[in-house]
Amino acid sequence: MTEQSDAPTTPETPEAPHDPQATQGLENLLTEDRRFPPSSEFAAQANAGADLYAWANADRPGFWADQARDLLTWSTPFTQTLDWSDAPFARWFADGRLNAAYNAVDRHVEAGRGDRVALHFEGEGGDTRTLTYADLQREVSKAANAMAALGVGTGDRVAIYLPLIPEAVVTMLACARLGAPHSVVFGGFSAEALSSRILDAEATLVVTADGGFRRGNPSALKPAVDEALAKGAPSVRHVLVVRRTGQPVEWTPGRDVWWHEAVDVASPQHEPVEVDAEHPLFILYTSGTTGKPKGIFHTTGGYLTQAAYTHLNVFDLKPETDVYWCTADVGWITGHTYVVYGPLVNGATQVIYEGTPDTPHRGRWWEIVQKYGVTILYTAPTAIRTCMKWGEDIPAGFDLSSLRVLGSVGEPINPEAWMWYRRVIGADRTPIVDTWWQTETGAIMISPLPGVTATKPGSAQVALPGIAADVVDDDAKPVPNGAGGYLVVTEPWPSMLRGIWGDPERYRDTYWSRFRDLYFAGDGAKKDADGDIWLLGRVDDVMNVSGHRLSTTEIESALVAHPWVAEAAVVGATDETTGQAVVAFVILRGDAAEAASSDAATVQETLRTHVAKEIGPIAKPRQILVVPELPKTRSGKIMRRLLRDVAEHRQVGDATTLADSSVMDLISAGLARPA
Ligand code: 6R9
Repeated sequence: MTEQSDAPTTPETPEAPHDPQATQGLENLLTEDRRFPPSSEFAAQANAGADLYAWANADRPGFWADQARDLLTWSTPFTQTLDWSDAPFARWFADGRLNAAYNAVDRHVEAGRGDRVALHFEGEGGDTRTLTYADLQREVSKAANAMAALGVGTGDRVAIYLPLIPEAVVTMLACARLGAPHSVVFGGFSAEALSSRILDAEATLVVTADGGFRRGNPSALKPAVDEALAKGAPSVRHVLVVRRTGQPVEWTPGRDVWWHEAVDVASPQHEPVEVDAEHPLFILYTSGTTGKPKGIFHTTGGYLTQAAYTHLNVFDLKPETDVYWCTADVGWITGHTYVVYGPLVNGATQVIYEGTPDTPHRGRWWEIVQKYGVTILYTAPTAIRTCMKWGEDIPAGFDLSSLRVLGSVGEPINPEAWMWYRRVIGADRTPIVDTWWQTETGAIMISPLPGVTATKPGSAQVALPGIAADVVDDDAKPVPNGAGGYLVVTEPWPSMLRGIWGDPERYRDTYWSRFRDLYFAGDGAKKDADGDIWLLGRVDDVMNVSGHRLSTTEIESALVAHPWVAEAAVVGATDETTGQAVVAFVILRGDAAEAASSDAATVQETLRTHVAKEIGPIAKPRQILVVPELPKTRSGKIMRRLLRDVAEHRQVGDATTLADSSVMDLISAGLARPA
């Protein structure tokens, strides 16, 4: 299946559900009345206080200009802040010049902080490497020299297809040093996905590895590069290959070059290339929820400003003392902004871990937190729910007392998981920041501030100082408190996407045509009585059952609140009578699964009744299917369109962006068995 083939079922701009103010089925999220204000000790030491909102509100562009000057080092200072005259194409700090790698690495060394650890790398097999900022400067400079020797110049695109090893960070920064935009392709993606991304960006160099370690075994990467290039990639001149696993690789002489032969011998001196603030820093393709992948591109000055600002204030980073860990892979935007650019520009010390949370045992993450004394942890709800499924005695076996801020990203976090995260991982003490943002927004947009906001389990709450977001109805009018609609951003922001690579029209159509002058995020949202924002999932995940608007998130949240259910995914399947019908896929908790497996009918009926009780009879799933796994992208998002294919008895569409592509076979096989 090609990525194009499933386009008709997944429209680019999803058809908006009518009546966005219908509140049917959304009430139970909004009856959440638990509040967790920051402790006075935390508030007293926090980087951001309530005054930050006032400062930003007084003069939004001026506020961002101050942030850009305070947080970055400019080789040529800017005099212009925002140019919005060619909206929706923004230019921020356009006459300023800088280099991203210099800001992330060199300036810390020049300021005498070269000995500070930048990366604590933990390999899946237990091998470790520690890189200080001085080490990073050497490695990045060598890589930049080696890449330049392979013909990479300023403006050329470089595709990166690596496991989460230090070379991935080094390569991204080496690209930034040369002013060569990188396009990171997640290592779990197929040769086909890689090929389409290389072609679209016309990359001249591909950086890869023989393989990486996953679940205790070497998992090859180089063959996918060979396969992708065999499909034809006229722009690619060289493939630079890191030796990670030692597994045998096919070799194309003249094209393929070993990292250790090219980089290790290169000079550690390299002058960073000064670029314009609006010079493209990277392209990142969004996961395949649409036809042709969208190459979202970001530029340098505005992106780095908001990356650094959000990282400093949302996580309350203290670069001298914190040990920060974001569990994301660099193959998605969270890894770009909150593993590479945000933390390094801020001079943080961080952990990166190559493997899966359950290798070699289910306490691996907590062992890492204990070992490095991690103070700030940033992860995804899907991971939290997985840990819930494994049981709280596992984290209880480790010392997690170093933790002081917990973050969540990637999808709405159900109150159940939020409470578990706070109680079990955060000892009922740490603030939780639920951060809403997108590949397109480049950095966090909506989130509590940990020293200011009284948090509410399940809500991302408020736009950050400097950001203007709202929830509007079909006519682009802000909805009153208590009502739902579409999330929009109403003012340009520094780290906004500058477009879709090579396709300005698609950029306009996708984000700026639904509501003129407002950025359409594609998410449904609701304001509660206090005006706080609750994300309700993608608009295309909103179902319409007999004219009632139901959120997938809402029903999933109800299912997961039942003691038998570990994880749930809900889709709207076409239904003759009701338009759409609710179909739920659930993973049962270990103990419940055993007891219930003998009686599928009881499971179905119990859970259907439970949803009806929690939300209302209209939300009662037509069908509940017990499955062993759910199809997820590497960023943890459930690929509901694949489940919709199953629910509607279609052949399953393109699954190339799944973290584990065998999951759909497992589900189909499980469903084929008689209950
Ligand atoms: C950073 C990232 C973006 C989509 C976004 C929304 C969902 C992300 C969320 C959230 C509710 C949160 N999303 N964070 N929904 N609460 N805290 O995930 O980027 O991969 O581009 O996905 O993810 O639906 O529109 P990306």
